[in-house]
Amino acid sequence: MTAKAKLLSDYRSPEFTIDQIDLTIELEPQATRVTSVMQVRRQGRHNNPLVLEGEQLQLQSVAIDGRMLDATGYSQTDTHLTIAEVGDAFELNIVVMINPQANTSLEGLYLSDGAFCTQCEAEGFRKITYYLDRPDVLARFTTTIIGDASQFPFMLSNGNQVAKQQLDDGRTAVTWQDPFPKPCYLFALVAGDFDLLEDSFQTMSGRHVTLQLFVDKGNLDRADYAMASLKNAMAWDEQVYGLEYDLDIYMVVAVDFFNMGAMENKGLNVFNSKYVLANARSATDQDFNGIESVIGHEYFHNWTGNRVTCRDWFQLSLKEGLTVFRDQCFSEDMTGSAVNRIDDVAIIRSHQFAEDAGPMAHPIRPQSVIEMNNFYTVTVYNKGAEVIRMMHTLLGADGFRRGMDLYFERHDGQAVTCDDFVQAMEDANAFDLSRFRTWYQQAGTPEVSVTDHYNAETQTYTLNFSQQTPATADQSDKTATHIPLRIGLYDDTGAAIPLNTEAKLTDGNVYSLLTESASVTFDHVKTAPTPALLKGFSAPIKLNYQYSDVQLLTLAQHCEDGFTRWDAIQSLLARYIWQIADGETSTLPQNIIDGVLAIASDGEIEAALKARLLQLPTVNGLVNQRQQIDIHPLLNALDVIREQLASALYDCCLALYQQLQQPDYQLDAESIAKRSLSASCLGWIAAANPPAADQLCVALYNNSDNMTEQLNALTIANRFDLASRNSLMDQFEQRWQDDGLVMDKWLNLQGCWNSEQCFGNLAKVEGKPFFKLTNPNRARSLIAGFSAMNYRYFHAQDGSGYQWLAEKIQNLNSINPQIAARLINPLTQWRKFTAPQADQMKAQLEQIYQLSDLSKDLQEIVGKSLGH
Ligand code: B3K
Ligand code: ZN
Repeated sequence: MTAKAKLLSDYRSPEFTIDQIDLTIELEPQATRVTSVMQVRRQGRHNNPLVLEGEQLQLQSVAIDGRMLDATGYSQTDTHLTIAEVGDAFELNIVVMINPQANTSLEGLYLSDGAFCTQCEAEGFRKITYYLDRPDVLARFTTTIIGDASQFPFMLSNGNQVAKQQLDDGRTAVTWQDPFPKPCYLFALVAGDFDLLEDSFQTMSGRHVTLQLFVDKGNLDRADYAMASLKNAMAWDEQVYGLEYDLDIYMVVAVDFFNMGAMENKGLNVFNSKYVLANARSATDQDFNGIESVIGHEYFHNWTGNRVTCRDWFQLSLKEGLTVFRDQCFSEDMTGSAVNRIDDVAIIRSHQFAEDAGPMAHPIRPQSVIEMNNFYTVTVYNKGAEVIRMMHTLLGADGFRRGMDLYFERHDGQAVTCDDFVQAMEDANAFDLSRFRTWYQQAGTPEVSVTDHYNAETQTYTLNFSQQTPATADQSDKTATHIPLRIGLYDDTGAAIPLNTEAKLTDGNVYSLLTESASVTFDHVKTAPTPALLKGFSAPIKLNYQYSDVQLLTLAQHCEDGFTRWDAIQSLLARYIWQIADGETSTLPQNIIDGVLAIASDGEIEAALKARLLQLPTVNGLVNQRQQIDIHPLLNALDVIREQLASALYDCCLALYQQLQQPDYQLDAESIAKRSLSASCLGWIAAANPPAADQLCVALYNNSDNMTEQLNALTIANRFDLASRNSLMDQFEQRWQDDGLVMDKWLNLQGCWNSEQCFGNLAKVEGKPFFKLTNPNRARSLIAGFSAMNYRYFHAQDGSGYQWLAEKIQNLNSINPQIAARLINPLTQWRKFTAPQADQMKAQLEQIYQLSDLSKDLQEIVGKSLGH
């Protein structure tokens, strides 16, 4: 059956609402009974029947105001229960049976390693019982969980525990009450045996909040960082936004089977254990960062998402874009480093630009959706965060805070739209955001082209801007949008030139480009300057300006903005990578090599930034710069540049590497930065001199006591296929084979092994006892490691890489449609590639599209990619 799209323009307010729901859930792995008692009210004047959503439920009984309905009183389909005759206000009682053990989709109620847990966002509650499963129906929930307390010592749900009793049959009943009305996507239940880390937080008004972190038995020594991050996040939200936590208890449960990072259920977050569990031995610096940001993210949702929620799922960016922006700012404040911004931009350029240019292009507020789970995208999340950041840039920190205050004053307790948010920002600041709203309506990456003119006589400098957004798969007509450009001008020595202009610049020299074209003239400019036009990546756009190599080197070496420095080097290197790929040249000019070397040896540049400045452009980032790609010449060109730079950087990197060794492991910003630069140096050493790097990798792996350095050694041995690669991989496997989370790192390396043996090796790895396709972390580590990072073999000339991925997708289609839909992404980009790759990729998609049990998730994505 072909699934139908829902449209934003078809939104209607609900015909009924539910004020209160009392749930009783009797846990049994294969036969859980769910009894719900709901207080339902008709909304508005109409005589329509009550239509509830429900999937994979076995209906036992329906009663209204205590009166059982017989089968003539209602009708059922695979997806709905319709009750024809209902009054204006009534009590509805429904009993259903469900089978959590058979639920491998990890949506609804399922089992994760023997523990019951739920995932309801976006539309999973309908797999638990019949309900009005939409975010604009807000009810008070009371939940009673009944189960065997010896098996499930912890039975948790949202809000506060209000009762616990032993039943006559030996089972235990625990009742939870959540005082805040909420949409059902925020419902959660967890039952299992865990170790518990407990702490508390005193809020700014003096209330004590109990903090509880539940982890798998034996993992308490990995829970401290998550707890510390939670307390930091609570304090940060009070300081920056004046927002205080609102319940007496905040619980976080870490589970091993989870589709995404985590879920912000009211008072009871459920987390992928990857974003909770960490200690120095088992987790990398990057893992610790991920924990801080995801713990922060879910906590921040308590206000941006839970207290004020979305009217409908098209408004997802209302809570996600805003909350990603908040977690990015939190991480920036915690690490106090400019490089967070560079890493955030790299995600936009490598992944979001690809989405904008591909078959699934959609605005941050989509207009048409078949499967909502397909829209938890880098566009809704990360571009959504960029859109919020632009408002912050335009209004300033104080203006943005005024807007947030007004937003909560107006909408606390409501389900609202993205327009409501922008309106609050606009009203609180009397700032015209009418053109800015285009960002919510239009997909695609705007391109701003800039030309300039310097007049030596009048000492004036003019910048001419024009903007254009290319057509996307979902929309052909585009209009001009509001683009904030943070500008700087520099003289030949790299010194900043003060900006004098009659044009209106907002705080921090931000120019608002509002029309298709516009010009700005600066006075008192004594020499022809080098412009920086998108400082801090002030807008998620592509900027075209014909920089000379020398101008880019000036910015790379002298600009005060870390992003601009990084961007300048990336542009320079990309320029020559393309020239080599196109056969126009074979080498990097000496002045660029010297420039990069000057950066590597500059003692003034802080280590974290230097590590970024020494990065090569990513393959994805490069692929997004052109319409169509012949992938193998591009990969070869990258290798040429890498080798050339490596031999120039070798001595410097070797010296730096030695200087950077630290006697003890510390988890502070400076030590992290040093480890990151030291890894970058080791990479350059390996590219120049594999035997030398091999020795260093073995020494690092053996002498180090922390996962960051050990994994750096392993990553480089694997990336450059060094002599010790296999033995190091074996050692790692021996040491960690019983630890799934750690083995994810190994699986990922196996996936991206740049070796002719990689296919035979993949088959071996799939047979390992710790590899399970049913576990999303395991599946993702190996499959995405190969298909999103192992370019040479994923794009193997005979198409075997595509075939391998297609086989995994076919298996995952029936196990876990959400994960299948995410992992298929590299194949859906087939139009980007030249023949024969494009045809081979397309052929695999066509086969998948023929599957008789193809999920809605894949139907939407594969269908769009094939143009159906
Ligand atoms: N809100 C959840 C995501 C739910 C995804 C459903 N497929 C996590 C987050 O963004 O915080
Ligand atoms: Zn979120």
